Amino acid sequence: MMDASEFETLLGVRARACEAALDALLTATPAPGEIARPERLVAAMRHGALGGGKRLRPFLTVETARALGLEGEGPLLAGCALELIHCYSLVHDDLPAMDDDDLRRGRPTVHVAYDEASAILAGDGLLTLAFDVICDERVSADPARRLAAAQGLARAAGIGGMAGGQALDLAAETAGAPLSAEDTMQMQAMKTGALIAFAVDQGAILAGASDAERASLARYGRALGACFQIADDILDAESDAATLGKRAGKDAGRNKATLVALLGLPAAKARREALAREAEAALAGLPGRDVAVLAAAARFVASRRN
Ligand code: GRG
Repeated sequence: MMDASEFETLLGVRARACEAALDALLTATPAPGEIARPERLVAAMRHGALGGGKRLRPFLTVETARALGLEGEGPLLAGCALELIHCYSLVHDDLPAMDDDDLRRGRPTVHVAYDEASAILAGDGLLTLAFDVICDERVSADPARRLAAAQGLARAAGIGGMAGGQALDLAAETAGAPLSAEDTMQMQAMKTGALIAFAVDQGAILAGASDAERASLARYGRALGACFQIADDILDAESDAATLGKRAGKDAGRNKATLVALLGLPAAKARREALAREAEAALAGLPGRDVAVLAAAARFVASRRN
């Protein structure tokens, strides 16, 4: 079993590798077929994507692939594609038309450091770059695996995944009646859960997992995503901006649909623990694989402080 401090050390090691890979991708040098990369746009994209973040999603891709016997730069690069989507979603979510935040990862948000149009374009640039990266031959020598990863990425991020979940969340804010617990769980499974579940699934895709392994990992990823979101809602209710690197207490202030509001804190915490246990239990479906890091990731997600 991997303890919490070993896990956090490994998370830090992987985060640094991810940061270096993202840094190399976000350059001012045009790629073949491009005309030029405007300096201010590149700078705004770098502000949104570099210098912070746990890099949990790339970590999950890399560690799922490793558990299935695949090492090397492919999973890291695929994880970076997913991280670029995650960073775009944060840049756009922070805009005045959405969550209207001025602080992210302990720094001013992109529209504050630059301007609103630049933040919209930086998000567009990050989203688009993600699909350039996932198509890169270095992701996998097998084009079928690259294609499956690209389609999975689109579906996790798009109308039936993150963007759709964000739309449901925003609609609920302005609707007269609050969402039910069931609708809240579906909205969250789309808004946050889809990218986390896909982080795991793309590791399985790239490593050529069997159908049975992929199904167990899908159960793990879904429980992990739900656990992550409820932990985020509990942190919003209980923590402070200095610890989080973003504003706290925002959900209660704007009647956000969260399970903390619906169930109350003690029941929300019990659900967080149950989801972490469910994620760990799903790993029993991978006999003969070293799943210690993935199990530790489930415990980390339930106990994280930022
Ligand atoms: C704008 C299409 C679009 C979608 C936005 C993900 C999202 C949808 C909004 C973010 C709002 C939010 C705070 C959601 C809670 C879960 C979450 C994504 C938290 C931030 O993720 P972490 O903790 O962040 O992995 P770091 O900074 O570590 O990368």
